[in-house]
Amino acid sequence: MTKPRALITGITGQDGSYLAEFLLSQGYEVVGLVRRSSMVSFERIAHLQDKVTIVSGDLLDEASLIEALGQHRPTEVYNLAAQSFVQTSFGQPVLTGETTALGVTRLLDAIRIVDPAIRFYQASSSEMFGKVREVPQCETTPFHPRSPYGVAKVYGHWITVNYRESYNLHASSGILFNHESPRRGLEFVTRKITHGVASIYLGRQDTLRLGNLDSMRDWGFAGDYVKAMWLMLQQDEPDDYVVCTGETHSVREFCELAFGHLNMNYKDYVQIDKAFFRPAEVDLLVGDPKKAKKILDWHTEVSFADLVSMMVDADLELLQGKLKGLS
Ligand code: NAP
Ligand code: F7E
Repeated sequence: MTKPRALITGITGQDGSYLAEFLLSQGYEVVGLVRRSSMVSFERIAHLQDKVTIVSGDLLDEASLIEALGQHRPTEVYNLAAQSFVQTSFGQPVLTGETTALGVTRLLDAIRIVDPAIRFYQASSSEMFGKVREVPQCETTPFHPRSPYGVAKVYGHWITVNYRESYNLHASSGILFNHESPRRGLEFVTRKITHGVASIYLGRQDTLRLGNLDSMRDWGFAGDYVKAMWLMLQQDEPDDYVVCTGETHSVREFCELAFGHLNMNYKDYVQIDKAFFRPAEVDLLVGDPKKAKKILDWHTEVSFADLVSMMVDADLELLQGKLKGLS
């Protein structure tokens, strides 16, 4: 029997690396679409480099997407590539729209042209709920995005639904709430905190500057969430699913646990810096995972407290390794 073949855009990102590992463990051939840069950014997939095939392409360039699909003929495509940092989307709204919104159309159109039988996953986001209309948020909750990133994701979501309805594509959209890991980018608040905690503990930093400590998020572990992406594409019918833990915690609570893990009090180190506040904020996100649990039989394995400890421990190990390298 021939192996199923998946193409992942954004394979060098947090989710791309976990999804590649997961699909390889399921017997897939994995092809990763990577954009050209003057420095390779393969840190998160360095351990997979002899197991995955890399193809050059960019969500800004439809011809490169058509070429990649035609050359590798995947059975499934996971669109994880995006300008994914909300704060940056306020400073670079047009680039965010080109990549995170129109990039989805380019990829869907490439699929329609090359092979409409390809199953497609779109990485939608809880940021689409923004100024929330109900608590908790589910698949039928209306969208009210609060950032250019959220607006772009709403476009990406609806163009996925539109291609499903117009061209009968097996296209599903996962509305994922925040998911984190030791591979999270350093600019996102969870990793900024755990890296800061490890750095302060080792005496390399005195304070940690943060923005709104009262923001609430539904945080899960990225390794759990990539399984939901795959499960969506194994269903007979394409559909949209909210993927979340159903719990919400504040940034302050994250700080308490992260500093507490190394017996420190966050109040002694955290300073509020207005530079990290946003022009418009999403204050309270918490999802309802009922549909994903029922239809996909999906559930989380890592708790909030274990996620925080895992990330602090990983950053401590990382920084200790770097210090050893210097000595
Ligand atoms: P991430 O770590 O920021 O990774 C983004 C990926 O997109 C990187 O591999 C990046 O490549 C790639 N990329 C950016 N612009 C591109 C372009 N023009 N063409 C091709 N590739 C491009 O994001 P993540 O946390 O893994 O998230 C994965 C997806 O899920 C994103 O779409 C994000 O918006 C969405 N999402 C994430 C969360 C979350 O909590 N993590 C929640 C909901 C939705 P480089 O390495 O070259 O920069
Ligand atoms: O912010 C507050 C900030 O940047 C979380 C992306 O993966 O999840 C992510 O977007 C909260 C916000 O993630 C700092 O104001 C306080 O309320 O970690 P974040 P995000 O904006 O929720 C969604 C679901 C996605 O789809 C996105 O791609 O934390 N906050 N102080 C801070 N945030 C940051 N970054 N830095 C601070 O110093």
